[in-house]
Amino acid sequence: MPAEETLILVKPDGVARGLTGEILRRIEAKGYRVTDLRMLSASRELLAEHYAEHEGKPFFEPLLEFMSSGPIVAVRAEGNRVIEGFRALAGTTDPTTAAPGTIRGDLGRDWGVAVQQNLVHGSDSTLSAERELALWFA
Ligand code: RTP
Ligand code: MG
Repeated sequence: MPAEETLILVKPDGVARGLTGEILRRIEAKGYRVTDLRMLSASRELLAEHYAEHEGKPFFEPLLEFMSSGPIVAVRAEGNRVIEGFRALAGTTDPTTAAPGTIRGDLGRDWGVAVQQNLVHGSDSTLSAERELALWFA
């Protein structure tokens, strides 16, 4: 059976805070394999496509602005159940209440800004992973 793949993003806050290495370390320490990686400043078009499911929500514009605020590191990772596994490593969306031991719980906090700055993104299903990997590793 071919290993499952996911798209992970180190968001601009993670890159700016110098946490890229720590986040990659956690992915690899868990036993997932990084098979591709790139740093880029994402265009508005790419971000709008990536977050299409959130279009129309109050946090959509602040989210695109935040995701445009600096470089992002996009990671292709693989392993059995890596989609679910990375979401567990990342922790829940709100970094204030994300469980300690997770990336967001250990390293994230509320900065009192318009949108949750929570360090990472991970695809949430095999369908999203396929769609998002095609976008970020075109
Ligand atoms: P992601 O898609 O980035 O992996 O995060 P997620 O599944 O945990 O969260 P989702 O509901 O998909 O929301 C996408 C991103 O939008 C920002 N957000 N801020 N009320 C808020 O301030 C708020 N709600 C969502 C976060 O950056 C979240 O990760
Ligand atoms: Mg999401």
